[in-house]
Amino acid sequence: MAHNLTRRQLGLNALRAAAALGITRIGLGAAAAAEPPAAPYAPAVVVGSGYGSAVAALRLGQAGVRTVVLEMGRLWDTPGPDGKVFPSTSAPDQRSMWFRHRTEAPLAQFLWLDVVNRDISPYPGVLDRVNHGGMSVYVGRGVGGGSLVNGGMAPTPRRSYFAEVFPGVDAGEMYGTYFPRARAMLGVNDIDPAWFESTEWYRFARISRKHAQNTGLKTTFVPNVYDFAYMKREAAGTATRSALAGEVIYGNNHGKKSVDKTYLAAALGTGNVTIETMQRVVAVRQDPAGGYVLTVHTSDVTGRVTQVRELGCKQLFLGAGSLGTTEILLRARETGALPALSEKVGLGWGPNGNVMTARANHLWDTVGCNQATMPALGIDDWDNAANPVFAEIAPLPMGIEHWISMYLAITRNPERGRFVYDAATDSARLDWTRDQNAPAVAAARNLFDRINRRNVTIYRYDLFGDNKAFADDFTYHPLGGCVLGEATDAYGRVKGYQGLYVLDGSLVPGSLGVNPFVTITALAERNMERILAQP
Ligand code: FAE
Repeated sequence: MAHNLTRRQLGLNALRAAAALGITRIGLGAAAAAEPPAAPYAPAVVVGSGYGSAVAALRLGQAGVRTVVLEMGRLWDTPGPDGKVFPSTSAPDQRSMWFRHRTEAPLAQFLWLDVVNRDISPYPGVLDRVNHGGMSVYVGRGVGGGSLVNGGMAPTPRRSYFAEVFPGVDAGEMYGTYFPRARAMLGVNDIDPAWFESTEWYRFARISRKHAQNTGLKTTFVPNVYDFAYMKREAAGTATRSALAGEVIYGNNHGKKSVDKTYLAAALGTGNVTIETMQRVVAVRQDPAGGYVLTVHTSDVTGRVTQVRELGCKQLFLGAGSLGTTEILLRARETGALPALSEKVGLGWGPNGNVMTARANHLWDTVGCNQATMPALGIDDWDNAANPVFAEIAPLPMGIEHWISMYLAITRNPERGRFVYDAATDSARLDWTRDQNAPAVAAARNLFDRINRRNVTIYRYDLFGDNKAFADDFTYHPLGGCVLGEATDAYGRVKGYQGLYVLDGSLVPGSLGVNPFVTITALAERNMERILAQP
């Protein structure tokens, strides 16, 4: 354990040193900074640096395999002009979003007014919203991927639903070994219930719980990777505020255990792993001599491609997320670079049944001016066979009393989308129409109509644009595209090709019933163990 901590500390030091020097190659010691550009070959290359990639990097590094991680975003460890790494949610700037002229926050309005979004200058910011017509997908960009911008909620799926979603995976092994391993490495922790009951920062959640309980519904605490002990110190005024200062979707300056602080720091600590930033993998082909050759674009902060290079590898681990990984493989299949890829690549995509909604409370049911940004409680009606919903009670920290209860509902929407390769733009287009989210809206409406009826409350129509009570046009949980056991074998080994693996959210067939990163991490742990033993 002491050995591990020291190794992780070494990795963290490497990340800090790299940030201070403003370099794009991060490895152990000063040597990495001074090294010439990467050799055109590495035994293993990992694409992306989110959850799946971070697991791959650590386990490869520990196995002694020299590994290069390529991430299209930047390293988030250098303070900006305001002295902070990430901008505040209330005053977003160029760091907030990936090459935008204006922020695109999930909550577009307040009282129908466009008071939320701000003009910004284009820059490789931390949050991206990838717009695909009927569905927009929020993703994180930078070393750590989605872990930099997410709400940290870390539930483990209900075992029966996991077994239904992944009939080919041994649930006993997952729940006995890999979920506990992932939770421990990610730093999952629970809120102190006594503190939850007493603190003003979770009054908003207690009010929603009261209304759920009035309706005969169950609530449950949701674990998180935000350090709740740190949050208590924020509340006591002894630590710099982050979750209690409105920080979340544009990054947390403190308190959150994003994977750059856990898995990736430990991976760098092995001494075998190097992370390269602002590197976008645009193509992959087979090397006639064995292995793969990647085409990689290096960009500067204006988005200009400053270098196009090729990098060879024996083993290629794709962790670019549901959108990124699927696009890389679909493009490879459709352009003939990897023609033996399965017809299943591109299929089985879903938004995890995500729908957001909000209710207006009575004047006496105040939700409080002070709200922690990390959700800690959910309404668990998943056992309702006719209408399963897991609805997280989301904060809306505006620093004023607004009497709003917000929710992210995860529903069981059977609809699936598919990615289609568009040769004109050389990109993967998501084929998903707005009406495909109707089952998710119907499920959420069923639950919240009951809550509203019982508590004599109404929906808010001013928050999501177009006078709608349900936000059905975006997701935080893109899942699928290279489904486990379909486009890959039962362990993420891509069908048709040796030494090519998928390790991220694209393995999950569109629905999970809870927030996905613990499952993505645990599956990656399981798959990496097998891949290292039987490549
Ligand atoms: P991901 O974390 O998306 O990482 C992919 C990485 O690959 C990114 O860093 C990309 O920049 C990079 N990349 C993509 N394409 C390329 C390329 N061609 N070349 C090089 N690099 C590339 O993948 N989940 C939860 O479980 N709990 C939550 O509370 C939660 N809240 C969320 C809130 C927000 C605002 C968002 C956006 C997401 C949230 N999620 C949450 C979802 C979660 O972050 C997501 O499922 C995982 O991050 C997906 O992990 P992957 O490993 O699939």
